[in-house]
Amino acid sequence: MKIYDFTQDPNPRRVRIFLAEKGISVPYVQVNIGTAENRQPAFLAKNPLGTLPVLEFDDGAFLAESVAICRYFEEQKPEPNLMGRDSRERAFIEMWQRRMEFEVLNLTAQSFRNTTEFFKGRIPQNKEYAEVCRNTAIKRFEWLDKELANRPYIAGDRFTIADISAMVGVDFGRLTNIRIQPEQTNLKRWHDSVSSRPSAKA
Ligand SMILES: N[C@@H](CCC(=O)N[C@@H](CS)C(=O)NCC(=O)O)C(=O)O
Repeated sequence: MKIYDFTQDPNPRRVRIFLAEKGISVPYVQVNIGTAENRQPAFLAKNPLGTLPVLEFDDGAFLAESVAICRYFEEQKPEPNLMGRDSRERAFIEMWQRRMEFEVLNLTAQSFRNTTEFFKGRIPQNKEYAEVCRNTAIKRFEWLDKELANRPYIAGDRFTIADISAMVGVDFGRLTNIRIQPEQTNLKRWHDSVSSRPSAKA
């Protein structure tokens, strides 16, 4: 079993943090997005969408999508639990995880992807769309600051996969100057707390 990874990018980081929290060690193989190695036939044969991360099983099956990979390991090693212990908790954590993925990480990622020289000529880019995503992400930070006024973590009173997606999304915002504002003290307190976990460096 191995994981195709690229250390500079946010989605592979989600899986590395998740596995670090679980204490699971899987060999990582670097695929360089910078040189478009992920768009070469050898990698497209593993994942035709060309995205990372991808988990390769020993029988030759390839599992893409960060949350699907996390789900597999959660069921293999349920503790420490990061995705919920009963139906109700699983549903609420999933709600928050999806919100953090679509309303934070996807917005900060699209703000970058649609403006950066890095992807110029490689993917279609639209500066107006980047601006919409950037402005929406700024609003989502305001929303999250209010949400975090009455609880320590994104999905409740303990650290979950929703915190991983949110932290990775917030951190990626820095690349297009989407930042936690000084008055967003709840968001800052949460970010300091999750960033101080050893897994954040994974
Ligand atoms: N929904 C996918 C998104 C994967 C994704 O977009 N990965 C980015 C890195 S963060 C990628 O591989 N980008 C390279 C490209 O689009 O060429 C997931 O959750 O794993």
